[in-house]
Amino acid sequence: PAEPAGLRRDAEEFIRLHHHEELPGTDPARRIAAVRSEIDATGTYLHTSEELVFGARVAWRNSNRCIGRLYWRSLRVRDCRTADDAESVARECAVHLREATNGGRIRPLITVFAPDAPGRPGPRIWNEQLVRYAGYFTGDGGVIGDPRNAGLTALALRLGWRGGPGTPFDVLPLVVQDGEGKPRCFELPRDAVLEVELHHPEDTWSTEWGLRWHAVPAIAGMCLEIGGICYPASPFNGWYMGTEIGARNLADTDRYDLLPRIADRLGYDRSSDRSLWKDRALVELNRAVLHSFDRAGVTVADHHTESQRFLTHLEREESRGRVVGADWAWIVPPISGSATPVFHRTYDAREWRPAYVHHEDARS
Ligand code: HEM
Ligand code: NRG
Repeated sequence: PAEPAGLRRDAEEFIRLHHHEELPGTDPARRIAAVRSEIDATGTYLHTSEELVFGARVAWRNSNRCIGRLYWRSLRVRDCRTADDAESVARECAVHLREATNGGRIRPLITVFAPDAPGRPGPRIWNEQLVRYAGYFTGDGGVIGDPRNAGLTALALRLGWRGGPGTPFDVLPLVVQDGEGKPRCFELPRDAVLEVELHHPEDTWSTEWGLRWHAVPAIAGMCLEIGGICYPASPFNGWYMGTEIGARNLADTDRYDLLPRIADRLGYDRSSDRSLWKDRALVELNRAVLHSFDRAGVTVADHHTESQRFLTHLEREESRGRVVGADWAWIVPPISGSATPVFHRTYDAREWRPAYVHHEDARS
């Protein structure tokens, strides 16, 4: 947490913002004085539920890398600030996933666990997301599963996880650390994790290869920072944009690296980059992702629609007199960038608080 002087300043700035946007015409002075004396007495202060909800929503609004911000006001907030032990955190993460998944009609949701306090760090979730696939080192330098999670997989095994069946899509346990202790593993209940089997609309390769992906992207490895207070465990989710899966997770050479396999199967000429075999394979893989989520009744955005929505968001925010910060390199989709309207302009890169921030990585 911030030093008392910094904390007082950040807290006051946040209280002013909250009053300005949610309680216009009211005087923040009284709340600011109360927060000040609480900080002087305890070294920290407690957000009201209204402040917590507002802070979590505005932190989303301030996420410069996120194209999905049009619906920032609809974020639902689960207040689990009294949960600070690893078991409760793991249990509530499963509840989060069930409520967020909502049978496929995915709802943007955040669960907020105990904050860092002086001499008493809050709990932390070591997984980058609540649902991640294991990556097992094979010994010959290869990996079965998702190479991105190979480090966490090895850590979980060291902590006593017995490992999954060894498929490319084994769901990892949660690795949760209380304030004090060393991290522990908790298997997610099967019914908390919805997955979508991938089927191409016209072809059978993705079915034959058993491709699948999880329905909900729930980032667990970022800290929610509101008014100088850090909530180190505050998993949040929206829904997927198809390209995240079809143009990155399953396609990147350091992830599942499926493009060469798809190209060979479809008879594309891999002897020259100029046959555009990678581009053609990317399109077919992304068609399979969108088709499969639609067929399974699971919310997913396509990059054209989500780009359009983002421009609506910019317009709407600007008409309210607010600056929208954005990071072009993250906003523009990883395929067909120039075919989306977000490509053809520049953005203000300034950063604002409240915010979701990456932890300095404590992974061993
Ligand atoms: C990043 C889409 C909801 C916060 C992103 C990215 C996409 C995206 C495509 C870039 C990811 C990447 O390239 O790896 C969406 C969509 C949503 C949604 C379609 C549907 C509602 C949310 C919600 C929050 C959020 C609910 C927080 C409450 C963020 C943050 C990042 C991000 C903090 C940056 C992550 C990082 O630095 O690794 N989002 N998002 N998003 N989004 Fe969203
Ligand atoms: N690219 C990552 C997920 C990052 C966040 N994306 C979202 N967030 N859609 C992946 O797993 O592919 N969200 O909160 O909806």
